Amino acid sequence: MTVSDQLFERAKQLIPGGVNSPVRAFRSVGGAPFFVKAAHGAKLTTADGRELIDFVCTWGPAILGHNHPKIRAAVAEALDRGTSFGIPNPYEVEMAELIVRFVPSIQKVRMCNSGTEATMSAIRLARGFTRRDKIVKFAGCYHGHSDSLLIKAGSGALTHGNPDSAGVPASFARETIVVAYNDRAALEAAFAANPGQIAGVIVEPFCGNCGFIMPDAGYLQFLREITAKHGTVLIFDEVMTGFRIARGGVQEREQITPDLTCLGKIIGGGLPVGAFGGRAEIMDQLAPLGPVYQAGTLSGNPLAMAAGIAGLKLLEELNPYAQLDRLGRQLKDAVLAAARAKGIPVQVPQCGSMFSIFFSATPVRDFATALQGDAKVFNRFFHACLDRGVYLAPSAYEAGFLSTAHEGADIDRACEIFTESIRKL
Ligand code: HOZ
Repeated sequence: MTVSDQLFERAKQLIPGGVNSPVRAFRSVGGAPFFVKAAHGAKLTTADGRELIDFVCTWGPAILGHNHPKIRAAVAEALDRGTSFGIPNPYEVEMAELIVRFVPSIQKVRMCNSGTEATMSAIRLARGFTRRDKIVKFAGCYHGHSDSLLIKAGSGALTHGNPDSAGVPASFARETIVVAYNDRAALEAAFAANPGQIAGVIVEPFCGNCGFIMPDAGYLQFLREITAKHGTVLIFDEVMTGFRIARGGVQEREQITPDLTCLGKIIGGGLPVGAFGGRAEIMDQLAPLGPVYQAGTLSGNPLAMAAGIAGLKLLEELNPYAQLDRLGRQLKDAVLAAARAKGIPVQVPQCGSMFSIFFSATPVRDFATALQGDAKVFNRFFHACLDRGVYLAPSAYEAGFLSTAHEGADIDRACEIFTESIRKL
């Protein structure tokens, strides 16, 4: 029995499913998860001492590679001063200044502790601001696990076959309208059927939770226009895409100005952080200025702020986005060439350092077409890659992530492994 297997056996006795987040259990791809004892650069070291080239990057935060020396040094320096104060600290102000400078639509920002908290709070704020109850989300988009948003959700909920979670009261679910991503008519119909009732439309502007899916040309602009027309708050969930697709997220790349934006992952430099921000007029509805309540003991935690600030400053200094896109294209080209040679249909949506591999003949543009991908083939591919030393997200419905640390030998070796793994399918 491997060390990972032993740890998993112990974990299963005490932790539901042996994991603290469902996708990690490998249920969809089969087999048992490995445990990680260290991560540096583009590589994970398992509890058994195997090195794996990592395309999960802790689900996004490690854009500069794991355990970056400057982020580690910033955390160590903050640690000397204490771990949590429960009263404002100077890092919070610096973080807010960086976010407002980098993310075009954000005039004011509130820190919290996870992406789930950010989206949950943004929804409440949209409801409080508009004094309406209904929200619209898109099938297959995943915005964390709060009640209003676990309806036709992607990520682990989809992977494990329960996109509509038990425990969400039907009365809550009725306030959430689900429409297909990239389907203009469906959203127009939702507005027509619920006049003056829709508080917010929340969207992953580039989806990363039923695989990586990009919007049709003009679709985000359409979302901006239809929400403005109906006095509805447009919320971009950029927890994955913020600081990753571009320094200012998808909104900077596509030049769309949402009303609110949710952030997480990269702004914590690998420590637990979320944030939501946007138009000052809306943000000022939050307590203590306004009637919408939201709070958190660890919000603005100095260690997390120090890590995030160091990461954001590095992104400004290095401007790695062209490099990341080149690495992403190298990976995509390798997969497409290998699949073509083998005669296997594949779709590889990719933008910068995010990508997905769908074994499908149909271009993927929404939840329904994502489901057309052959998950059994994906699972064989996943294990073929893992056996050879590459770790992809353990689900056909998660995005892949690259970091600057993949440059050189690691991306070259990973492409060889993708090619060999497809050849063996
Ligand atoms: N829901 C996360 C990916 N979309 C998975 C988080 C984790 O398991 O760490």
